[in-house]
Amino acid sequence: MSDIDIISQYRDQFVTYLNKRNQLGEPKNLYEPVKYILALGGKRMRPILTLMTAEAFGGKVEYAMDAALAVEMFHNFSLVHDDIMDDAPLRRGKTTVHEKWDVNTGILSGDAMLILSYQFFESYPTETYVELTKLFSKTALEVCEGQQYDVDFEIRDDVTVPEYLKMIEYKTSVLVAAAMKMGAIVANALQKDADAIYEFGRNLGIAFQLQDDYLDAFGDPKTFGKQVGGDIMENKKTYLYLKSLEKASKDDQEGLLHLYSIKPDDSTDKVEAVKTIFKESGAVEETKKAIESFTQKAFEALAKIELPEKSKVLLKQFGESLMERT
Ligand code: DMA
Ligand code: MG
Ligand code: MG
Ligand code: MG
Repeated sequence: MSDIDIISQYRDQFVTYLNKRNQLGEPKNLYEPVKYILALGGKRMRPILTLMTAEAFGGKVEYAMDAALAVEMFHNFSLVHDDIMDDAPLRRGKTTVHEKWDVNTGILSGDAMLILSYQFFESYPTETYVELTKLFSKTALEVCEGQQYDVDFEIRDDVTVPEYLKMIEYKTSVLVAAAMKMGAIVANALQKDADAIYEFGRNLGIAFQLQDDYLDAFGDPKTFGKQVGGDIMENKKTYLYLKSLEKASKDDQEGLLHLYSIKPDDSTDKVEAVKTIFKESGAVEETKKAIESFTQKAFEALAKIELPEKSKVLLKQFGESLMERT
């Protein structure tokens, strides 16, 4: 069986379990959006990482399922709230929750998912429960802080690269890292190994968000599932933007600052003008280099962990498949 077949088995097992557990009761307006967003799919990257990590450390996939579900539920909560914050019309190729229902429904069903995510830990023995809950709380607060940086940066024009990297580490990569550490925790891995896998996930998560930002501008609208150009419309301070300000001609730098000082909702002209500057400044190459560099850091971290060679190959393969998205 190829590595890709094995990875899709994790996904299939997870989705079967999710569908079994995704039978929520009344009130309809709270739970329909939860079922809706969970059923839309997505890559299921975070729960797969939990399951793969648990198995890599000698645990059972079935036993790790509730931890994986907690991670996926939390991720979907953060997406529903994120789409409100980012004024996003599309998610996974479908209408976002707040557009399909309304903002109140988006906030409340998101809250419900956050609470539900914690409840999945209740199936574990007390010691594991406490450890998972502590890690999750720390992660949840960091995601919240990262998301706050993200909106704060929209109206700042002096954001630095280290600030940007911290922002994406918090809003995105800590959850990827925690997803993996949770797999290690339920498999009773040694503390040092759980920390080591966290470091792999942290770097992979940073590479992943750098790529997410790249695709937001340059992804194929037919397959992207989100509105291409949304970050530019919202004046998001991405690596593409920061590197353009550093490397573009004086005229283009001024042009970019001007374009980012306005906030038209549906101006494709703005998106195209900004993308041209991103391309001509060399920022696209810089972003690709940064993605590559964090991916390599992740793989170096993985190589140092004491794990069966087969598990390392599989995790690396999965990491690579995530970075191959166009
Ligand atoms: C998302 O960053 C971060 C969280 C915590 C959901 P983003 O807005 O770039 O994500 P997306 O591109 O999926 O909307
Ligand atoms: Mg968003
Ligand atoms: Mg966002
Ligand atoms: Mg994005």
